[in-house]
Amino acid sequence: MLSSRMNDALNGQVNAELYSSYLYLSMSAYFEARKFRGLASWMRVQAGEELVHAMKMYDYVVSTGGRARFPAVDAPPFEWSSPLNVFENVYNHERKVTGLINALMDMAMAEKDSNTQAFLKWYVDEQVEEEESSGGALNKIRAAGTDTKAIQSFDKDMGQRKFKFPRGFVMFPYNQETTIGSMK
Ligand code: OFO
Repeated sequence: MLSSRMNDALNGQVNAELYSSYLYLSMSAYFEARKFRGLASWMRVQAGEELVHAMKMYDYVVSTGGRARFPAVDAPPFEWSSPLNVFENVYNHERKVTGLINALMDMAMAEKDSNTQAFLKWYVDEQVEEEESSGGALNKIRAAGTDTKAIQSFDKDMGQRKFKFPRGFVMFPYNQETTIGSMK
C-alpha cells in the first residue's frame, strides 16, 4: 500500500515522464522541419520510450491500490538554436530526470517502502542508460561541428535506432490483440 505522499510523488513523476515524451516529440518535429529524418526518428522513438516510462509508473500506482491523478502537462519548447543545442537540452533534461528518480528513491527509503524501492530500481538503471545515450549523442554532434557530411552521417546513424518495449511490459493489458503499428 502506498502512502499518500508516495502516491502523490509517483503521480508527479508520471507527469514528468509525459512531459519528457512531449519534449522529445517537439524535438522530433523540429528535426522533421529541417529534413533531418534520422534525428526526427530517434526523437520519436525517445518520445515513445518516455510514454512507456509514464505508463509503467501509472500501472504501478494502480496495481498497488493508489489513485492516479493527472495535472496538466507543461508545453515543451518549440524552437532550438541548432541541432547541437537540441542535444545539449536532451542531456541536461536527462540529468534533471535522474535527480527526480533519485529523490523518489530517497523518499521510498525514508518510508521503508521496499516494494517501491524495488520498482524504482528499473528507473535508476534506465537513467544510467538515458544519460549515456544522450551524452554519447551530444559528444558526436559536438565533434561533427559544422562539417555537413559529418552531420548527415550522424543523422543517418541516429535513424537506425529501433523502439523496444521493456521486458515484461504490456502496453495494453486488457486488449492483448492490439499490436502497435498494425492499424493502417
Ligand atoms: Fe524517462 O527517462 Fe528520459 O526523461
